[in-house]
Amino acid sequence: MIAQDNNAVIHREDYQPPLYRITEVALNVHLDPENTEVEACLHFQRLTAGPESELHLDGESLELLSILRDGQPLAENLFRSDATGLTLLNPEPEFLLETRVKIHPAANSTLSGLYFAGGQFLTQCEAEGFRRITYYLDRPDCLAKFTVTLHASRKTCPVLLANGNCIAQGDEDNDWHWARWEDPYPKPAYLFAMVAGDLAVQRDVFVTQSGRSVTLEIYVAERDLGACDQAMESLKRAMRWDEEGYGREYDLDRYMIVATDSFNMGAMENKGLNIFNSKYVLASPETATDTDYQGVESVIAHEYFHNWTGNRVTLRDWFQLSLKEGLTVFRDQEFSADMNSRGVQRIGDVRRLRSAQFPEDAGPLAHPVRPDAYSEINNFYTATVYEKGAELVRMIHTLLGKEGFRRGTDLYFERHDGHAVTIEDFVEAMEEANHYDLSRFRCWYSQAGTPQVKAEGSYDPASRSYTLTLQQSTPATPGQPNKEPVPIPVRMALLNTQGEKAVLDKTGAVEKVILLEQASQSWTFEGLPDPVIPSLLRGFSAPVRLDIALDDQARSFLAGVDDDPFNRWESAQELALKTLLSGVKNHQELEVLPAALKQALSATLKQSQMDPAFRAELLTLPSEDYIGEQMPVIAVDAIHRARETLLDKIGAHFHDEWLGLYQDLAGAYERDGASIGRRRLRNMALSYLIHSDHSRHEDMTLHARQQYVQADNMTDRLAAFQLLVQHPKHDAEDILLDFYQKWQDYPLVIDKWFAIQAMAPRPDTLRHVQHLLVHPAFDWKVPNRVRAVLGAFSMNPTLFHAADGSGYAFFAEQIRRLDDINPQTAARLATPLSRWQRYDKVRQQGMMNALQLLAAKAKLSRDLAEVIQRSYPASPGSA
Ligand code: B3K
Ligand code: ZN
Repeated sequence: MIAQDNNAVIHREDYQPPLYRITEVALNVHLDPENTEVEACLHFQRLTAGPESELHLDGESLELLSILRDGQPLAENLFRSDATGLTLLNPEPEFLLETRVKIHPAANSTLSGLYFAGGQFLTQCEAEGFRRITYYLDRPDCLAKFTVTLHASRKTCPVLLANGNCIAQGDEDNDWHWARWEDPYPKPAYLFAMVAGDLAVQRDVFVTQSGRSVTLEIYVAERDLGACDQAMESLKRAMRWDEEGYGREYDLDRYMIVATDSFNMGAMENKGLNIFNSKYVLASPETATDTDYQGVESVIAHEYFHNWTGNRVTLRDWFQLSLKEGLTVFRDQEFSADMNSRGVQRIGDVRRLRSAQFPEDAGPLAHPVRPDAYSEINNFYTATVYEKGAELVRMIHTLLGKEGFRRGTDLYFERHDGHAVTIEDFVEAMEEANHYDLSRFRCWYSQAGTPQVKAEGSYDPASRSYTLTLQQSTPATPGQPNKEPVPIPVRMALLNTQGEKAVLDKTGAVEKVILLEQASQSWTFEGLPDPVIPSLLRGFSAPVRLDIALDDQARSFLAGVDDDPFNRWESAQELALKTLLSGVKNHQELEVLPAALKQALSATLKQSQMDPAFRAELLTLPSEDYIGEQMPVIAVDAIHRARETLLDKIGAHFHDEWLGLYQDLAGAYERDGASIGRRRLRNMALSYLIHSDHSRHEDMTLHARQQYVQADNMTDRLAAFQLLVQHPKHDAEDILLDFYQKWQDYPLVIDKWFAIQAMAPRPDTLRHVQHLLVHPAFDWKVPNRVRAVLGAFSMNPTLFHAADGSGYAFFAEQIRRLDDINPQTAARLATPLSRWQRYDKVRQQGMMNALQLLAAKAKLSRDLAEVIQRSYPASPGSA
């Protein structure tokens, strides 16, 4: 049952500035896996007058050993301690507080605070982990200078790291040693980090634009030293990019990255000492796919960019989370677009937005980019705060232009460096630097839900003009029944029958950004000699659902000629989507491939000059999830069947083309963009070849078997492995065994082995997944492994959503178990259950039963309690 106090809701409107500031922090940490002692010396200064006569310091799971004020033991009637921290009664305006606490890193399976995993001591303090290390004002607007002295056994922990610069080190008795680190930049506690362990290091140097040398260090296990090049090269590229694009230079002499297998998220931007999930550091051709390489590049860049957007300029409170996350995601997306193909990058970004954020925004967990209330802040590291937040920054960029945006960020950094600020401060800097009014734009930050834009256009031959009407509306979301119109920048062009862009106005522009501000608005474009077809929302210029009635012919035309890569892809997707949706309704419809779709695919298959990665995007069918999103009730099984059938049809119809591509695109492994695209397209050809089996009675899996055996890189090997393991009829036991034996010492590769099995659309998958949970390599304490099985299973449309409820029941049992070990990960994994309204009555019942089972759990964490409560407000436990 959900305990009342555990469930307390924090409101944005209740923000109060801190009573005291902490000017300096000195920590002395004696690291022992079972019992670590933390001595903290904090210098407090009162900031605001006022009547308050108590000062509350946050603290969680701490055992208080001693407490001194200004060097004297603090009398028992001058403080109080409970499960939430320590309260000082009648504190002086200025004082020094010294506390000594005991904590237990090895027993800390939450991976928040200080924990001991894989033989290393690590910390994770965002959002509120520092309070699990010592008593503190654990809030982002409390910035202090930290000095940290680590003590540990020299044998087990030869490396001792913390934020900033190492200023002294030495030996101690019993073969221990110590190191003292000082961070010259005042920072909030969430950016604190320390690491101790037996780590090898790869070093490099970066010379900044002003000529300072920065030592770059990546700390990994000895045997992974050969797999750090992608991370190191990406880091250097990111550092240069931030100098060139934003004028931002790195500010310390050292930049350290530590990789661990035990991490709740992707990575963490601690000042000068990033801690990373090894998934986003390690990459070698034999163990990492091209997608993994790109993941390393973007996460390394993301965490580096936080040094300015997040660390130098930080958050006033957690409601402002998107101030750093939305802006930093936008920056990392742009970085990746500059390093790779811009069009393909944008397609990937939008695909992620649509598959994660749109459903979130349409369900019970919907919240504004700047939320108004939370009970557990860790539940708000969401696709809305990150991905939709990035789209809002992108729209500001679109409205102000590249130079205007840069003027805005320059002012933002100049004004707020060293401060804890709000989203409002960012928007104001953008406005003031450009004399541009963003008053109405602010609604995007406070209003949840995905706006729907309906477009209608008509060409009038008599006046040689085209009139476009756009209408917007946003569906209600929890707590927000009525919605305002938001300003929506719509980048557009009009294409004539030759596929050329028509001139839109007197300046001769052929592409424009029009701003839809009202519920409905019209635009007329004149001087058009011929009929035109609109290309709207080019580059996906706003995070909305666009509804435009274009016939198949127009879509097929745009899929062939639109010079905006995103829209060209979108037209191809829409064609396929339409076929799929009619196939879901009536399977007979898929007997023959519709002409427009066939023509679009055939045209793409012939474009041998086109970037192969983009070509592969054009040939990819919408995912089952995306198809489901377009339906009032998600017809799980019919969607799966329709999509498989369409894949079979396309495979069979173009069998010779797929075979040709498969043969022509073979080549030695290289890491450049062209080779990556080539592998992507070739593996797609292989997948279609296997789908062509059904009609040809030839066993195309032989190609996959051969590729699996002969591949000299993980991209090709894994693609073949996945096709074989997930094939509904193929027996791949031997391949499963072989793969496991080859890679059992590589946790990141074994995660793939688990995930591919858990995602297989095979009737025996649930039973199989139950076995995976008792496999010797399964570990409840390692989030990557848990996600590889349970996270992957929850993304298996037909098995997770099995009509008999078996998938839900199994899943809820496991989440229940995980909640006692790692509540943050449990809560995050549970979110697919929130989508119950989207399914038929029988499945709804199954999902609600699962939520009820969770709600009834004893010792339910605040994390999971909040997700259940919001997903299913009527659940018995959440009253
Ligand atoms: N800021 C971290 C996320 C912390 C999540 C805390 N539950 C990673 C990032 O966005 O860069
Ligand atoms: Zn981030």
